[in-house]
Amino acid sequence: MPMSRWLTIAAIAMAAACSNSSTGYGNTPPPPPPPAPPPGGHSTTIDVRDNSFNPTPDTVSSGATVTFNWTGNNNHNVTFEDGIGSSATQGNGSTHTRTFGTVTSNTSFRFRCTVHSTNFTSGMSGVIVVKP
Ligand SMILES: [Cu+2]
Repeated sequence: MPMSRWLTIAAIAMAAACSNSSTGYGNTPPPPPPPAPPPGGHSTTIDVRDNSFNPTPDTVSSGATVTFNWTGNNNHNVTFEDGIGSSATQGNGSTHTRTFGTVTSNTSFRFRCTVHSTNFTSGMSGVIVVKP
């Protein structure tokens, strides 16, 4: 066959090879890393310290009853952002409980001590994550 036709066939073959490689391996992104486990604890008891809650964040299951235990020397309270199930301001040895209902997706319940925090994201504040 003439040289020009041979070159045309060779060019088509090379183009096909390049096309195949561009859709094959090399363009597939790596799989995303698995999600990190939630930080904090998985406890139905939370210590009320001077001046922090521990653990926080705390993850519990639907229907769980969480007990707060006052272990610090100063008076504190647990005030929930949703206004439900808050405690009195009280001292060492006191306890307070809140029972959470059923949720269909992870739901955060933020709380704080109104004596030692002005908002639900800093100071003496915490969060309970209720999972389905
Ligand atoms: Cu406090």
